[in-house]
Amino acid sequence: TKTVREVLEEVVPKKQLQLKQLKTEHGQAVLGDVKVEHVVGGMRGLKAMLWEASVLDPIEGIRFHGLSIADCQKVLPAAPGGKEIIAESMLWLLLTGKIPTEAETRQLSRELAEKGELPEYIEKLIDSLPSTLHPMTQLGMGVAALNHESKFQQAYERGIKKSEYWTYALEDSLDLLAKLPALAARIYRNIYNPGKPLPKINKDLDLVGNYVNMLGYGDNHDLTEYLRLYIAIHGDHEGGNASAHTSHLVGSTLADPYLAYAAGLYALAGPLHGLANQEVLRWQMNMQKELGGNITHESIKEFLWKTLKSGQVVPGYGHGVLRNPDPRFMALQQFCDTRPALLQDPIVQLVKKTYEVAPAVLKEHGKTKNPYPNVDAASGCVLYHYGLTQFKASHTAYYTVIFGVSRALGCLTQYVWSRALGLPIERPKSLSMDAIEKLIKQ
Ligand code: FCX
Repeated sequence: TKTVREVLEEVVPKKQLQLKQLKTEHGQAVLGDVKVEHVVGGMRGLKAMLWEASVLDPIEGIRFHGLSIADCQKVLPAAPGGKEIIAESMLWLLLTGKIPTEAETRQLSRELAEKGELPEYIEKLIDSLPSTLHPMTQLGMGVAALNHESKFQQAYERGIKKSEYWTYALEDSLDLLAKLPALAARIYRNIYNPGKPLPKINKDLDLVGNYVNMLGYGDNHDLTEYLRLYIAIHGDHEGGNASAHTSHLVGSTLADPYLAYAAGLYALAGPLHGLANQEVLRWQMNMQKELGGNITHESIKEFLWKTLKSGQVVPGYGHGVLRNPDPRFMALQQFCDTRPALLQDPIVQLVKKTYEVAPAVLKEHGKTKNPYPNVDAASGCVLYHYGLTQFKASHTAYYTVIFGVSRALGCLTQYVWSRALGLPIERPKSLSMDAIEKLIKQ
């Protein structure tokens, strides 16, 4: 049984060589044109970033080191007594490109559990915040303040060699991942169940098992399994999305992993990104209320048109890259299909029925490049079913925090790789409109 460090020690030199060859042999190869529409259009489709752990195909969806979600479900170890992918086996795959054995997965779970308790000053910091402060603001503050512990930063100040950066980056990344559940659960406890005792971390449980336990739902096996799957498949979605790109940019300044990920969290907190699953739930509940007992495909269709005609987007549909139903949406739907209680839940049923109607309506509407559901179309309704109902008022909206626990898997993986590959500080060239016009005339 190897540790994740030992596997990385083997993989890093190979990837360093691959990059060296790419630079020397193909440094001038062209990957695409930069058009004005890229510069003024949010860089959509511009191939301009290196990101190792996953690549998003518009049709097939996400692949983690070449593996689809269905592949991962077959090969990645689950928790004892569980069936779903867990954060540790996904993290191992993202970091190393290899599939961990059961024993390696357990060993990583134990290491994270042993590092999982929060330092006292973080507990005090979080407890001192008003319960009306947005949970994502609190999460970002806690993550940033944990950089008091940063081994990377301490080593940098001592003056280590560039080739050693990644080893300290890895230690910080594992420390931070280990502490995220206790931090996220403390925020939940303080806002929704003030005064309720928080359980200690169980050294025999996986990361998400402990998270669910600290949230207060440890006896709900189905919710635990759902969150294992949820957190594994939200972990990485290539590099250009706002949270991943932000943490990558901040990390490129050699700010430590805590600061880099805190920055990424604040990008995740925006309504066009990580907040969309709450929007979906709110919209589907409004639909349910308005349509009452008589929900048919026809009445859903009318509701969809009403949303579109009022100038709003249909939440949970469309995507910047995807042009097919999101395989993460499909995986969450499959989870529902195997559980009768979920199949009977009115909101889960409504999400399914909406999916049967919405793509045709969005095609007819003709605006969105992708009329299919993204992951957010399905994720919130299952949380709601299991009792995690805190999504309504903005200051009590918790769902994005769960996303924030998950996305650390991908962002921190890339942080380690960016340091291992010695990637430089990001510094794209910007242009004013006058400068663009001048260039076009030349
Ligand atoms: N309903 C109605 N109109 C939509 C739409 C939808 N679901 N999705 C896109 N459109 C519209 C756009 O608003 C745009 O209109 P405009 O020309 O008047 O500005 C036009 O279609 C073309 O947009 P498109 O290129 O297809 O999409 P973008 O890459 O610009 O935007 C998002 C992608 C995801 C932001 C967009 O589809 C959207 O707003 N969807 C609803 C919100 C959502 O589900 N977000 C979650 C995304 C994701 F999963 C995540 O990051 O977490």
